[in-house]
Amino acid sequence: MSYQMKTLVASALLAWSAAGVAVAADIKIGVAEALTGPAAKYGVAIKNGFTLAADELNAKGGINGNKIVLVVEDEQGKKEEAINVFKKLIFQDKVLMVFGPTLSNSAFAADPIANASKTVVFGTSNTADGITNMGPFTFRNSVMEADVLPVTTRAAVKQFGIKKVAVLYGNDDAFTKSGYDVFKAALEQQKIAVTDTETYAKGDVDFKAQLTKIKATNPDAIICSCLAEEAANIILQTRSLGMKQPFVGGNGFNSPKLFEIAKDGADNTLMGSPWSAENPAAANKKFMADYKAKFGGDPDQFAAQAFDAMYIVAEALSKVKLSGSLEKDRLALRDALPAVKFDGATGKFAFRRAAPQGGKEGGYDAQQDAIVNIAKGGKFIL
Ligand code: PYR
Repeated sequence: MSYQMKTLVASALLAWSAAGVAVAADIKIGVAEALTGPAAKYGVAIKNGFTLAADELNAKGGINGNKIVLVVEDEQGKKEEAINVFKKLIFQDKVLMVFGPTLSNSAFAADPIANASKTVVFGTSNTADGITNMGPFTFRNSVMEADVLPVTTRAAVKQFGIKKVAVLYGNDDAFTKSGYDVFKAALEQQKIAVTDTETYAKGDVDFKAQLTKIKATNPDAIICSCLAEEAANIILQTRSLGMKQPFVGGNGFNSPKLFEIAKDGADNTLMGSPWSAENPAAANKKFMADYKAKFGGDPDQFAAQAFDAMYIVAEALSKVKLSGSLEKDRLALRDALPAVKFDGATGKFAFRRAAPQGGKEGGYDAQQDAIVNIAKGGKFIL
């Protein structure tokens, strides 16, 4: 269409709108996820989940007749890129809201930008403590480690009768550090002894020194607050040292990538999640079949949470009368979201208000129960 034609169409739409006739508009939603780099193991599945849901919603006529348009950016799993991408989406692209970023580590850097500009930021994979303390515009449907890990350690006692464990975690990532703090408190509370605590740094590939020390303390299990690739290599190297202990992990373990590297070395790993491939609910079966048909592979928890998150936002938006003022519409979405209740691929979901901290208003966490999965034959089962 020529520039003149576009101007004509735009003025005609404005005239109709001024006359009070509803005019369909695109709803621009920012997607800031790690599509390259190590966190792409999660980020690509997340992007697919959003795409599947947005395509479904658009095929049914969009939201009150308005089409969802995803503006997708790669934040590479890096803090600086997450900041850049958030700025672009919020100030340049003028999206209504932003989904992402993939890692809690990046969320701590980028979410303040969304809160300062009164724009909803919705994390579907951020599970560290403190994410929603960044402000009242931060939402997440990813269940926080503080809710999941104590359930997982209790299941480990029941499943394996563990009495003493070794702990290994990444000490330079917000998610793995937060997971460690939660594990430590849960172990103390559940009176499980810690034989040794070891750390590593992002990008490490050789964990033999730490694992040799752990081996000498003969724990009943290894607690690992790690992202998927490091977790998989740690498991592999544990087995090569002749150690047979089961692993207990957090949200970072929730990826098929774990098994691509560790294979059946990962057998008996315990991990908690609201989502399971085995959940027979119709909403989950349909999601899994549609995902496979569209992307040619099975979904994981990260895809399921993104898929549900898009529907949660759509539900909120269905109650909002868009005004055309970005500032007002961003606020209206923020005000409509907390009341949404949803029953999707990850089961029944509601938001829970985060307590204010240091006089600062909190955002909204996920209120959802975790189910503990066990790894058998290259996948997590119930
Ligand atoms: C996080 O960074 O919060 C994850 O759960 C992976």
